Amino acid sequence: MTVSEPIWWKDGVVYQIYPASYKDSNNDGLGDIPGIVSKIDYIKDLGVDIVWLSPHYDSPQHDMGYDIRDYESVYAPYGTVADVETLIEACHSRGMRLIFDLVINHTSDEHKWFEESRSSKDNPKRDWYIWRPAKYAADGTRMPPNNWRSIFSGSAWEWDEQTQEYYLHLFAKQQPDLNWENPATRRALYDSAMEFWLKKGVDGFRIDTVNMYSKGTEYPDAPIIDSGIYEQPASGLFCNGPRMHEFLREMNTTVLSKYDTMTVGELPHTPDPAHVLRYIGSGDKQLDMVFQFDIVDLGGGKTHKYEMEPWTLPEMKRVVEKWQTFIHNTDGWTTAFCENHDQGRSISRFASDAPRWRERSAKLLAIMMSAMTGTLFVYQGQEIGMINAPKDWPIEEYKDIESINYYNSVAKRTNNDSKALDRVMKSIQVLGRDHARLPMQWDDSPYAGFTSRKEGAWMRTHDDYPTLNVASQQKNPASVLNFWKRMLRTRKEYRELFIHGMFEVFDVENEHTFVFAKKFKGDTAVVVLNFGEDQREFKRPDVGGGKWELLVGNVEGTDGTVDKLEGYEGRIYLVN
Ligand code: TEU
Repeated sequence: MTVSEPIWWKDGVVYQIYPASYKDSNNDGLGDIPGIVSKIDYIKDLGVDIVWLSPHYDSPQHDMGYDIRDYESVYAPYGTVADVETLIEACHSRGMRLIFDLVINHTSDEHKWFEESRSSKDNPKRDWYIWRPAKYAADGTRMPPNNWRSIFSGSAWEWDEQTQEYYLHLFAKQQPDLNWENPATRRALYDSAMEFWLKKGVDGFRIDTVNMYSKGTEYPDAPIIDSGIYEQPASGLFCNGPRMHEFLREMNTTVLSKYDTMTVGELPHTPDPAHVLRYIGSGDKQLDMVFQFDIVDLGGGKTHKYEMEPWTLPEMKRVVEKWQTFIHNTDGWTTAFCENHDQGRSISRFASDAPRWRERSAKLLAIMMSAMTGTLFVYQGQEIGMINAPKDWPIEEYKDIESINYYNSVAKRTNNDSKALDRVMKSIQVLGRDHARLPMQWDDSPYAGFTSRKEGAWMRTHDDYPTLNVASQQKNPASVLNFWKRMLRTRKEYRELFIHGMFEVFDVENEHTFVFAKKFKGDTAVVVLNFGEDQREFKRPDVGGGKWELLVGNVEGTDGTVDKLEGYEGRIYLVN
């Protein structure tokens, strides 16, 4: 029984690195490229095949490098183009690949293209961005062209005094949206953002907000779902516009088809599997795979992410099932992830970060993720079970534009109402993007061995680093780190079942245990997970076959014969 030859981007494990927070080599408090190079053997040893580097480009850093000033140079505190070439070589010489973040929905407002565009209405690059005249209310008040809300709060339009028009920014006002309708803009992006690095040997891209390039040309108002405020969420109007698929086909024909690359596109606000399949079918080449966000959106609010709502285990099972099975009997491919740089840590969100449970929880989630079909993505620090920042950290410790802007907008809207602000703070403590951006915890020396700068890192180091760090886990055979390594080996050893198998969930409405099977031809594995502190029985599903053999578990000394799970216990059985 074999799956056709492994394809590197399907069978490979991807490890995401956030350069600001991985390793500081020159003691300025910020991570950098040489710091990553110094940890390359650690990464290889983990069982990683592909490294995904979050933006390393020159940037004024209003959104941690997702606001790019120059695609062809490196943010100076991170290093130089030569340092990045060294990183490419360090990965390649160890048999690993390296992919970059491709951020081409918008640039920084300091990009020279935008500086030209905003200089006058008749500048040849005026049309490279999205400019519109003001609207005027009956009383003469100047209004933006429509009511769209920026993903980072406030209007998605910014008034430009000099040329007396608004420009569109779906994210921060320092991130103007590019006009993809203009072929010259697209060509410039292909050359500057893509080919420049592909020629240097980079192996592909994680493509930021890949479904927002085509927004139509009408810009209608969004329906009102958040009453009492003018700006409204508008993702239904700016995602998956009419020319999206055409643009991605063009990107493939013009650029990607010349190289052996992988692409993984960020596909928010696209709930329909049939629609997602249009992006990833192998016949109509657009993207190799996408991130669909249902799993990490669990708990986010309807009017705004930071208006947190409770979620249930059956909901989680349904979204996992949906995105595990939507490729069955198609030629599409999927991804498996539960963390990235935009999310709270998975242990704190989906299991328990209480001292008694955090290690068990980390291993439970490692079991769940390693058994999933698709390309597996692990985010830095997930492999040692890093958790959210402590709850007593005040808002001043948080740095992210998304959290800060929303907190400030609620403060303004409610005149500093303490109840409203408490509610936002509680959401940020769980869902805030900063949790994933805390410095990597290497050892128990000051600032977790991330930096030797006297004043510490750019962002506060987690209070728990003296006990939760790489060095101590390397020494301990029972650590989360060694467990992850083992799980990644197991995933590869049984690649047909885990990477390529068919997923089937059982007992969906059970609120405590998550039981699913993976099947490939005649082989079956069953995964049983307890998502609570209390001991729970589970029912062995009828998957055919007779003998259940415990392959792996996160509670030492269990032989798997008793159908009861301890708190946060997880097991995988092979059924023959
Ligand atoms: O995120 C795109 C995106 O859709 C965000 O709304 C994401 O869902 C949000 O951060 C979750 O809270 C990408 C990057 O991953 C993010 O870091 C950038 O800030 C953003 O694009 C703008 O480039």
